[in-house]
Amino acid sequence: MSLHDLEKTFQDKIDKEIKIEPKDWMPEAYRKTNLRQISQHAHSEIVGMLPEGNWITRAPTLKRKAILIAKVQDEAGHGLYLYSAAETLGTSREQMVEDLNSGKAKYSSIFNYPTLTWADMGAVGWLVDGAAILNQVMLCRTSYGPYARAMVRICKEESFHQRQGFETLLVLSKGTKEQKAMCQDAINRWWWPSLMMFGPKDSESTNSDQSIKWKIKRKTNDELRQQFVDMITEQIKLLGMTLPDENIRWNKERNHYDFGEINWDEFWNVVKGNGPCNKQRLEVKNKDHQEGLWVREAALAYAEKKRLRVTAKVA
Ligand code: BYC
Repeated sequence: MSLHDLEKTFQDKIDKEIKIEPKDWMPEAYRKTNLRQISQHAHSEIVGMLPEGNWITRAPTLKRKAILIAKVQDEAGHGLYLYSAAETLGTSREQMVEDLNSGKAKYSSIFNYPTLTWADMGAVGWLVDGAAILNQVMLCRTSYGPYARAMVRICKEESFHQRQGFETLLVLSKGTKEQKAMCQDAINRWWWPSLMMFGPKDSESTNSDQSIKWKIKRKTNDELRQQFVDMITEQIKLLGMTLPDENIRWNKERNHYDFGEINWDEFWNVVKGNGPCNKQRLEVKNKDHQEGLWVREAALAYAEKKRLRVTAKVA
């Protein structure tokens, strides 16, 4: 088959909603785009453990601590499913981790902001997981089979994460004057960075057009961002809090909420490695990787011992 025919058959499959599987023929650019997005996504889950892990030792009650540990552990699991999905595209987990630790690979801008108070655990759950889930529900129908299947499982856990974040803020919003202020402050600090999670506006998004044609993405960055604004502007009424944007108002013609302009200089600055915590996140990841070396070596030695025992038995 000529390259042209292969490409046509591939696009026909996508148009008919048939999943692309690891051993199927695919254009090199499709493989690369998926690898880029899935590995960035995996890194986000893993780096995303750090801002929340920061509060495990300081959670206000035993129950809150148990919930937070479980949530952070879930994020580790998500990272692992996603690294496995990315490996089906012909790279190794070692390579992906090396790219993360060297600063070559990207991860979501959101995890370069600090978690300053307990209310941030609520805001991260409600806003950050809330933004992630809108994106991820769409990705359950992405065209690459291993990515889509990983997302189905991840989404089930993320929807619980979002509810626990909202409940954490709900309790604070009904608390003392100080707790209410802490809740509002966390919302104020996490709102704009959460909007940035959806990526640059469509006119600046270099990958969107092709990714939509290949059904890797089903909605554009701006469509998902608008869906998020509409959802949160309604939910915040239950908290009795406000969003830090005086331009939010219902637009009857569009049937959506209008909202203010995102600070795109801040966004690109964080993406390029100059956000409040970029340096700190990479330092911690590199230190952890170094300190975990003996665990990886022990696991490999154990696997080798087991393999030799099986080989000896067979012989
Ligand atoms: N941060 O052409 P565009 C979680 C980059 S974690 C950094 O629109 P695309 C959780 C983009 O990579 C879940 N970089 O790109 C965990 C591209 O650069 P390259 C996180 C960003 O790929 C713990 C360039 O900008 N979710 O749930 O079509 C606790 C141009 O952008 C960002 C995911 O990772 C950003 N925000 O669309 C709590 C979802 N935005 O690669 C919660 C998976 C854009 O060409 N990823 N860039 O050098 C995606 O869906 C897509 O990659 C994006 C961007 C929507 C993010």
